[in-house]
Parts: sequence; C-alpha cells; structure tokens
Amino acid sequence: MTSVNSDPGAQALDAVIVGAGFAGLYMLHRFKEQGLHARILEAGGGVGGTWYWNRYPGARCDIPSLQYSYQFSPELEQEWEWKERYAPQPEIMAYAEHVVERFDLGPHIQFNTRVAAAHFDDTSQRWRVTTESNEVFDARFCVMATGCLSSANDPEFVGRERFTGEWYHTGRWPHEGVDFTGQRVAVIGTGSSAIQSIPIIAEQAAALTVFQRTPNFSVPAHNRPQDQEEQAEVKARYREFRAHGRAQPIAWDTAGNELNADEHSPEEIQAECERRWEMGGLYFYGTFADLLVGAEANEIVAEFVRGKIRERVNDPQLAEILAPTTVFGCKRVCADTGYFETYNRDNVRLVDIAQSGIDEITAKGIRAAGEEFEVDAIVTATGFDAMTGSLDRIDIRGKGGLKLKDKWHAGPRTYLGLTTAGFPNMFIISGPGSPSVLTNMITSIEQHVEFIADCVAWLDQQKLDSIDATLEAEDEWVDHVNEVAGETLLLGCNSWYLGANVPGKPRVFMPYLGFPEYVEKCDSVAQEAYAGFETA
Ligand code: N01
Repeated sequence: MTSVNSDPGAQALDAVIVGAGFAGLYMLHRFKEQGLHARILEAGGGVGGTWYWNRYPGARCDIPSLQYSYQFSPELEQEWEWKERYAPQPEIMAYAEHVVERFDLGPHIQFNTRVAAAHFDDTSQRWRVTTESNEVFDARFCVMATGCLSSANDPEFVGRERFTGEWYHTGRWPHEGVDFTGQRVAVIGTGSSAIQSIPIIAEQAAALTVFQRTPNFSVPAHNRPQDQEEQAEVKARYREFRAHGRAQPIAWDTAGNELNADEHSPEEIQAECERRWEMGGLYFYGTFADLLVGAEANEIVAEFVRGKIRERVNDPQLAEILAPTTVFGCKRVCADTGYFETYNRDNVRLVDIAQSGIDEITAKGIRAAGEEFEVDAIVTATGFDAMTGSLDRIDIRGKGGLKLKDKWHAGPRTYLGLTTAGFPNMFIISGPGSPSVLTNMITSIEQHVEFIADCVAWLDQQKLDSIDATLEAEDEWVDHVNEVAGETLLLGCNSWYLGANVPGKPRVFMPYLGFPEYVEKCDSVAQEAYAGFETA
C-alpha cells in the first residue's frame, strides 16, 4: 500500500535505506525488483560500508571469498573471478562496485549524506528521515543497514590533544594510504585490525611499538592466489555448496568436525588440530563440535594454539605475553599473515599494558608501563562500538516519540534482531539479537534482506500499512538469545560481543548463536502470518 507524503517539504519515498554496505545494496536491489521507490543514504563517498572505511594495510576478509560473497544471483556468482583466497579490501570494494553497476543501483544511492534523525510520525504512520545537511525524506519504511562494525571506538586517552605527530584509526584509514617509511610508529590494540596491519607496518617503519592490553588468538590465514581449479569446481556446484554453508552454525563451511573432542584419542586430537592449522584461520572453529560449549575441548584447542605461538616467537618470555589465557573463540579468532613472527624483528617491540593501560599521550608519544615512547605516528586499532554504535549515533524515535537510546539504555532489545517494538516499519539488518557477527556476514545479510522484502510484499498483499513487533515476542526473543549464549563459553571474556570494549556500555551478549535455528524461526514466523508482530 502506498500512503501519502505527510510533509510537503520532504522527498517522498517508499523506503529509506541507511547505509550502502553489502546489506544496503542488496536491500535496494530487492526493493527495486518489487517496484518500491527506495533510496540509500550513505555517509561515505562510495559503497562497501565497513570495507569503504577500513583501508588499513593488510585489510582483507577472514572467510574465503568463494563463501564471503553474495549468493542471490547465480549469474553474479559465475561471472565474478576471485583473485585471492581471502580477498583484500580493494578487491572487495571492486566487487561491491561491480554489484552496483550490474544491478543498476547507482541512481538510487545518495553519497556523502549522513542521516542525523529518523522519527516515526504517529499520525501519518510514516518515517521522517533527516540528514545532517537538513534534507528531509518521508518514507513508509526505514531500513537501518548501518552495519555492526562501522562506528569507530575512540577511547578517551588522557593528553590526546597534545600529540604533535600523526594520529590514525584503522577503521577510518586515509584513502590515499599512509607511508610509514623511516617513521617511529605506535599501534594501540591487538585485535583483528592490528593483527592484519602490524606485519606490514613493521616492514615499512623504522621502529614499531605495539601496546597490548589483551593478547588474541590468531591462526595463519594461509592466504594465497585463488586456486583456479577450486574456483571452477565450486562454481560447478555453487547451489549445493551454498546450501551446505547455510546449514552450518556460523553460516559457512568450515568443514566442521561432527564429533566432540572426547570422542577422539589423544593422537586423533593432535592430528585434527594440525589439520586445522594447515587449513588456516577460522577453519579452527570447526575443530570439534563442542569447541564453544565444552570447556575441556576448548582448552585443548587453546593450548594447541598457544603451543604454536611459542614456536612462532623466538623469545620465550615474549611468547608468554602474546599467548592468550582466555577461552578460544570468546573473542573473534584472528586470521593472520606472519603476525607473531613480526615480534622476532629487531625493529618491533611489544609493551604489555594489561595491568595499567595507557597512562597518557604526550606531545611526543605515549607514556605507559613506566616509560615514555617517542613516536612519529600513533595508530589506534581500538575497534568499534559494535552492533549498536551506528544506531546510537542517529536520533531514532518511534511511536509516541520513544527514543531508541532510552528504550535500549540497559542494552539492546529486538525481536529476531530485525525489529524493535514501538518502531513500526523500521527494520534493522544484522541487528543485535541476530546471528550477524557470529556468522558469514554476507549470508546473514541476504537472509535478513529476504525476510524484510517478503514481509513488505506480504503487507501489501494483505493491504496493511504497518507492522510492529509485540513486546511479548521481543521479551521472549531476548530471553532466548541470552539463554543460548548462556549455554556457551562466549560470556567468559571482555569481548565486543558483550559491549565490554566500550566504557559504560551495558554488558549484554548481542549476537545470536546458531544460523540454521535462526532461519527456521524466521521462516516459521513468516509462515504463521508474521507471528509476534501486530499489524495495522
Ligand atoms: O577491534 P577489536 P578490531 N587501551 O575490538 C584494544 C572484525 N574485523 O578492529 O582486548 C588500550 O577486536 C583492545 O584491547 P582489549 C572482526 O569481527 C575483521 O581489531 O579490549 N587498548 C583490542 O586489543 C573483529 O573482531 C577483520 O583489552 C585498547 C583492540 O584495541 C572486529 O572487526 C579485520 C583500548 C581492539 O580490538 C573488531 O576488530 C578487522 C584502550 N583504551 C576487523 N581500547 C577480518 O579479518 C581498546 N583496546 C575480516
């Protein structure tokens, strides 16, 4: 049903989509196919979302590209040729740009347009979306495709304003690149972004000092040029290959072992761990079926990877500082290229700040662990205000002027991670409470988009104007997400999954573990005339 524009000064649309990452692009494509008048509003100057901003050296995906890619179009799957096993950022950007061209999305994307507010109008039952430059859109649907890892986390370091050198954040990397040749560089943080960029910065810089608050598990990615035979073989059976991926808990094929650790002999355990080491990176999630739920299974894998760190780092004391003591997978495991070996270089130093953190930033560098480190450039690889950060930065108000920030003050609450009660016709793609960041993001995104597109088509068939989650359904879903997380080992460390990386953020486990179960739930909700929603 098309309702009337309630505001003559506003541009009327059927749907505003916020963000031109992989979620926004596919949402636009689906809406366009359904004949909806939709537009993407994108803060950046190009498409790609997190891949547009994260141009730091070494940025690449950690799921093989043959899987970390769209599956909605068999033609697209066949025509795109991946060049590396794990595509680097420029190749992923080129893919996103190709998608825009191929599906003629360009005319419906407005760049350099940051959304400041989205308010639901109780009278017209429409969304009024305002940009930072005061452009106003009036739309029946508002889809937040704002991404899970797009709001940079900028810790408030004391003295930050005093620093006279260059300051970078991996998540907002200069488009022209940075040449560190001959410079003294500091990197703060040792998450995925740091682990990918440190080996490359170390090769360029005169001296590199890394400030580590918590060590991370990382396994060599074994990146290499894409094997063309493998690519042809996968393309020949892409439907079956994708279906198998979608049937896995993390929505991609890790060639997961169906047995628990205790169903193996010690020799078999060792062989399986070595096999995973050869497969590389996140294939380690498939080592044992009970990896994320069984403490013993987890410790076996954790200790195996610690052993490898001890082999990779020459100095035994340094190796101990670099070896995590936490649950394996409690924070997202990293896939690296020569990360631990980088600490064997003469120009690299690790500073353990686990106890006292960074004391202050000075005009010339960083004071920490009782020393001042003089540097020319500081790279903060301090991550993101994940999952809720980008929504928080928009003034979102639902029925009766209810602010999303107020509703979520004790932590995000959603139904299926896709909607939140009191905000009719607003959808969130890969929101808190959806599998999102625990899965192959592109596969999750496609499932969400298809759910939303089908829901909009159903509303029109039923001649309904709007849909809103009920509080009861939302409460039940939030309890269920917590219950599932509570059965795992994932609550045991200070991860961004829990919001623990951002001071003051409520500690709530945000993603949902279990892609196939999630899809089943969404399918049954749709089949039961959108159970758990009320319509008008
Ligand atoms: O961020 P992170 P990231 N003082 O939050 C430290 C995806 N990703 O950008 O652990 C000192 O993981 C912080 O320390 P601690 C992927 O899902 C994927 O690296 O909080 N240090 C940590 O070491 C990933 O999980 C790829 O104690 C501070 C680091 O900064 C997610 O994005 C590549 C600090 C932040 O690590 C985030 O990764 C890159 C402070 N005040 C990212 N505050 C792929 O491979 C934070 N830290 C696809």
